[in-house]
Amino acid sequence: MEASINNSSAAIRTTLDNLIPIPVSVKVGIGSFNLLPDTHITTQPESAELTNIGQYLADKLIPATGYKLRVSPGASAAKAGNITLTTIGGDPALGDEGYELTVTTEQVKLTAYKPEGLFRGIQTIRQLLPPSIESSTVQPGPWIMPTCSIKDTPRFSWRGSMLDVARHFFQADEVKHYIDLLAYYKMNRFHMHLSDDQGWRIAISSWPKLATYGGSTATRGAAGGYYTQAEYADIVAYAQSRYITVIPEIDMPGHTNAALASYAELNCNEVAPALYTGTEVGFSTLCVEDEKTYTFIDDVVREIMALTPGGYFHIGGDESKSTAPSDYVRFVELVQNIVKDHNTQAIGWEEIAQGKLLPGTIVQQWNLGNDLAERAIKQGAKLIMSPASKAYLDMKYTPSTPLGQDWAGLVEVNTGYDWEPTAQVKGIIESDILGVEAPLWTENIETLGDIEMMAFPRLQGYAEIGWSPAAGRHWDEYKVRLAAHALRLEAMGVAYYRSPLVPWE
Ligand code: TNX
Repeated sequence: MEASINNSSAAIRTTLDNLIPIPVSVKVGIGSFNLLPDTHITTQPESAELTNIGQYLADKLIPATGYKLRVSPGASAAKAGNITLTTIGGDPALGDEGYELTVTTEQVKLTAYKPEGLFRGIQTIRQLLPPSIESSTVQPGPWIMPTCSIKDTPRFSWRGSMLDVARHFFQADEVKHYIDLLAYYKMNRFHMHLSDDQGWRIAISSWPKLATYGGSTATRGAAGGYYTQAEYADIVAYAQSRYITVIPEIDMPGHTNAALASYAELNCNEVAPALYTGTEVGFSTLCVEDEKTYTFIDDVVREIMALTPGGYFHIGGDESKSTAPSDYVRFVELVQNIVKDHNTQAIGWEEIAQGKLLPGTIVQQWNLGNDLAERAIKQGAKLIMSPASKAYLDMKYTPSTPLGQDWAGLVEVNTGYDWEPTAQVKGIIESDILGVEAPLWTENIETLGDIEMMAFPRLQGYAEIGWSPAAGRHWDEYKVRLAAHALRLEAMGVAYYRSPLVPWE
């Protein structure tokens, strides 16, 4: 079995050299493992959750191999050629997401302390196979993996991306496709920007016009749309099956024209404005002195959190330029309390640090050059790092990038990779930071292809910054690994920006 596959050992080895995010520890072996038509994926101990994880791996490997690849829950791994996924004997030091992977010529064994760790480790298994494993049609193979032993745990617990489905609406299937790509790079948070001036994207039973009227528009006359509660719950479940937590955001008190247009009583003058399809920011505000506003918010938080496990609700809070500063501060305090009453942790853009933060409130840093993130830490809050000049997926790569914006600068692939989360804000230390999130605002991002072109290949960099150790991180080393991922993206059918800075294969 081994003889036929050792001849291309250089090509086999490459997959081990090109992992993204780079693992904490990799030991190279001799020879390779050959995935065969009768390989079983065994899962231990027997449980529905582990069977699902085994089936996820099988589903990823079946299209390109054409093999039947049975999942055998609870079976012993004894048979040569098998892949075993197990939490038995998993080291607690691996935490929720860590894993140990041993590939020998005989078998593949993935061990984790938690099922989530198995799921992350499966992404490493996929990347150890040839790039054509990601194809949706049968490919020639052989399906070999380099022998190795890998031990891997994430640096940060929060690694994600935000998608703005408000400026432009994206169908549930498109959103799921994006979630799959996040999972492939071991991300674990998907933040949905569900409302903005241009559209309200989730059905709220107690305020139905939010979606049916407020969701009917999008930027510059593009088609509107919204997720029914069933569709949203399905997206959440899809993410959850990939161990990704959905963070729903309802942006307020600004960025609310779609809501204000839907219900006159949310406006201080009781007059509903027209629907809005432009791209200005900062002109809208909920009526923060009116009790009705807080009933509205309570209803929205209650309905959304009934559909969202995970325990986080993002209250927005950015660019509320039409809310009086003292009103804004009071609003932020009241809304944090509403969120807390639903047993949920509030998250807000950095502007909320102007107000008093409740214990547990998380602050999302985005605009370097102010003291808001510092003020947040001084109040004991943890930060999610999304510095626009490094991590905004809607920034152009170069002046000639057709899509996106440049207000925070150009973000070529090296700029997106070459930064350190702890070095962005004065006086912060590693434990002040939960992790990293790359937002994709969609004022001029209209299709799934647009999303892919802006997210890739920068997203891999944010995934690595979030997961891998900071020590030894160098663009010159990384760009070679990134180059090798072109074949994987192509096999997946992902449109990506072929940056001239990357030595593409
Ligand atoms: C700023 S970042 C915004 C968004 C825009 C984005 C465009 C933030 C919290 N607010 O409303 O879409 O810039 O890059």
